[in-house]
Amino acid sequence: MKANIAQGFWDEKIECMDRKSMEALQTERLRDLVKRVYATVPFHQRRFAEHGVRPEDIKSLKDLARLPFMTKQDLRDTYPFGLFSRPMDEVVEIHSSSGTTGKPVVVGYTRNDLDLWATVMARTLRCGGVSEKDVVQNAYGYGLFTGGLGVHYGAQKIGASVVPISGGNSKRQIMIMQDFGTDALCCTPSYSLCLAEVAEEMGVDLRTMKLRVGFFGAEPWSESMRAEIEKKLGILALDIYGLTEIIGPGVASECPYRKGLHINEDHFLPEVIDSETGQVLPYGQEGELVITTLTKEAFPVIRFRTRDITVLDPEPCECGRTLVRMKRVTGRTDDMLIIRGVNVFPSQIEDVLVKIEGVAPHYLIVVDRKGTLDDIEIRVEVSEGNLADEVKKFEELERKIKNELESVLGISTKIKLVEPHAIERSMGKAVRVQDRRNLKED
Ligand code: DLL
Repeated sequence: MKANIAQGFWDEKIECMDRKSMEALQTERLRDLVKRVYATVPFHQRRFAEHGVRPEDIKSLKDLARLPFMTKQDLRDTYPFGLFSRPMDEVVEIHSSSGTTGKPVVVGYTRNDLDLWATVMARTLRCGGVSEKDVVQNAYGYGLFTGGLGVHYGAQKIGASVVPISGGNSKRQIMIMQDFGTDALCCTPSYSLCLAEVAEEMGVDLRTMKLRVGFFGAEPWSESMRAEIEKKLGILALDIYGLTEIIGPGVASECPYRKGLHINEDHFLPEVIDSETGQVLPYGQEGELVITTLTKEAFPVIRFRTRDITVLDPEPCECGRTLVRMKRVTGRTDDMLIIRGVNVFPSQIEDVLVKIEGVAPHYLIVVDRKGTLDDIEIRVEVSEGNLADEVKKFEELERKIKNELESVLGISTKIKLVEPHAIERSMGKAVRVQDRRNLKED
């Protein structure tokens, strides 16, 4: 960690509000929300009726559990604008997330929604000490993806100087970082490592630059990957979380204490459920995160199932924030690989790999089915300085990776070491898994 990041709040009153006042605020907003969506969206009228619940039945936060869940499928079924709660003449921006199959998810924002987005992103960036004096290099993709514009609005709200460079063109990113004196970098964690690699090739030492903080999210990453990023870039690396269906980035973010992500729960009401039974779980238990947007106008959602796995913690943080915290997302209920009956999260594999000397944090997990047996091959790049010609050394390295993975995952894997840069780099979310088994449709 380079600098001592100044503590700061964007909305201190809200971010440090006592639980009772927060719950009162949430209750009031929830009651208003159910009335609004019931009055304007036929989908919700139908769903409420199917579940035998009326807007006036929702009196307290406990009543939330009476409402039906929403899933990505509901969004696809109502493609493109079927869940919009405001007429199109009030919708000033539309985003969409690409689906791997079927229709994409489409979301809309009114002017107030954009202002809300800017506010929650200002809170996010302020969590890492960003002020109007800073240059924010925004290497999240601009366009239909919410990363680019979300960060952009937040940085501008703070009054920082935002550089809307978007993803890609890595050499130019490094040059700009140097010449503009970038203070904060925003991109996916995997792209930050790609930038570190390019800087190294250019003979540039990122650690000597002004850069002091990074806001990384949009894909799962591990503690060890954080250590790697902090070492290579010489910065404080913070985790930021969000999803298109809720607003984009801005749902939750870490402060420098890094003991969980503070959820902006005055706008995004979180629950954790057992993904099998749908039962709400108490604080402290791991399950699927479900979110209700309390204040969004154009595209409100009720009890949206994120498929992301986390744990909620209501204890106040050392930073002074009282907003409920979520543990970093380590996987999704639907990206979990089941290999020969064993649950495997790509993040577990990453965790093992980044700790091993001699390999770079670039890998691809290829899952296939030979006959009836699942086969998992992990392609890992050897690190640049490790181009020894001794076959024996590589065999040893392969064996080491295999053994360590086996002890963590409980299954045996095939390891294939590949040359530096052999694994395709991504400017956005890294593609870590190739599942060739065709076990599921998205
Ligand atoms: O990825 C929004 C975003 C942009 C978040 C920039 C943070 C920074 P989607 O493309 O809709 O939206 O993807 C959302 O990505 O359900 C998680 O599975 C995953 N995800 C997002 N942030 C994190 C994170 C954006 N910090 C999906 N850690 C979510 C782990 C994350 N997974």
